[in-house]
Amino acid sequence: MSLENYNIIESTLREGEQFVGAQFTTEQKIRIADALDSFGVEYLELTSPQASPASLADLKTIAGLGLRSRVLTHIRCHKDDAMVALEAGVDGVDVVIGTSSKLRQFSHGKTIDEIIELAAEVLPWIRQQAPDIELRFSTEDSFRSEEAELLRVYLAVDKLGVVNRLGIADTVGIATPSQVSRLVGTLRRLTRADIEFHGHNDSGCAIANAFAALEAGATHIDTTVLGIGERNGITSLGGFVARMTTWDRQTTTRKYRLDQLRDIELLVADMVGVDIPFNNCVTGFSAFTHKAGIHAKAILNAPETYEALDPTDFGLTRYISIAHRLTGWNAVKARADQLGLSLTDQRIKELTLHIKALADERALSLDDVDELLHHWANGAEG
Ligand code: HCA
Ligand code: CU
Repeated sequence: MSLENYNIIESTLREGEQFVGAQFTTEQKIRIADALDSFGVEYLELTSPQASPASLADLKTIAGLGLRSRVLTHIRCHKDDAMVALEAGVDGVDVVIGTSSKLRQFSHGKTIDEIIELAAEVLPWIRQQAPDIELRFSTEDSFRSEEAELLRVYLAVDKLGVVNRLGIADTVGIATPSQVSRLVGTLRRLTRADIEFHGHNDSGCAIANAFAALEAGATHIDTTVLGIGERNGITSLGGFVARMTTWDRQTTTRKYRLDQLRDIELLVADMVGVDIPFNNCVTGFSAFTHKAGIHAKAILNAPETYEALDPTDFGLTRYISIAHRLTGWNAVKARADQLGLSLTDQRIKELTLHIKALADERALSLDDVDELLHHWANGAEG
């Protein structure tokens, strides 16, 4: 069920602001919020209003824009934080507290019993202040927390009957898909709340872990544009929607304006001073470029042979690279057709051999090949 009804909690304006290159102005935050709203994400998560005076002002501004995306903020398990967040007019608050032994020792210094007591004091209080708000409770560093202790916390919180969602966080990016699946499955069986997954990408599993969470029954996935966040970030919005599109194209293309993805990535990349990585899902510069002749032949006949995603779903086009030694005559013929040149199959095959021999000697460009095509179409050879 979740695999169709999942929600994206887009955290570029919270986790993404924790990326080393991010320093968003109010105007930039509004542009990001507008773009993500238009893309169709269900939620935007913003930095805690306690972070700085501008963070509070910007939260109020964005909560007041009247977007379709619901506006959340991210706070510590404190009444003071919650009070300020509620006054800002948000649709929901994401409460977090660390449960790993490291966080308990080096961060807030609380025992598991004290965490449970604090949650039992703060969460019902928030619910009382704001009966209609979406309230989430999450543990930080869930996967390096002792499982029995972690479950004790979640069960106690669920029993309070005041939270809509329980969150799990792979704070240092070490969880595997099967670990995520197990923990989400356990929470699904033992609690009534929706389940959110927030996964860092330190060891490259963030997208796979988000998908594993959904398969096991999670309902909400945290993403950021290009995956920006602390260190090397979290599940990227683009990678996640790519994963979901290969799984269920109809649902994903219905839920989100996938053709806006590239512009959103360019917008944020520019603001934080990075390029779109060459091997980025969907928008990396070679994501829909086909090279080997044997691939090109099949692609020309039926693109899905070598494409899990259709570039046109994302407003993009495929490209067949032909100026190299791995080229094939079908691709060269397709280029001749594109250029409106008429050459027999036999001539195209001979020209292809010529291109391969030339490419063995030096790097060729598409212009070189186009020139050869024109030359050969006019009757010359070589
Ligand atoms: C943080 C930590 C966090 C919280 C995630 C969550 C993490 O920067 O506050 O609230 O779900 O990765 O644990 O981003
Ligand atoms: Cu995080």
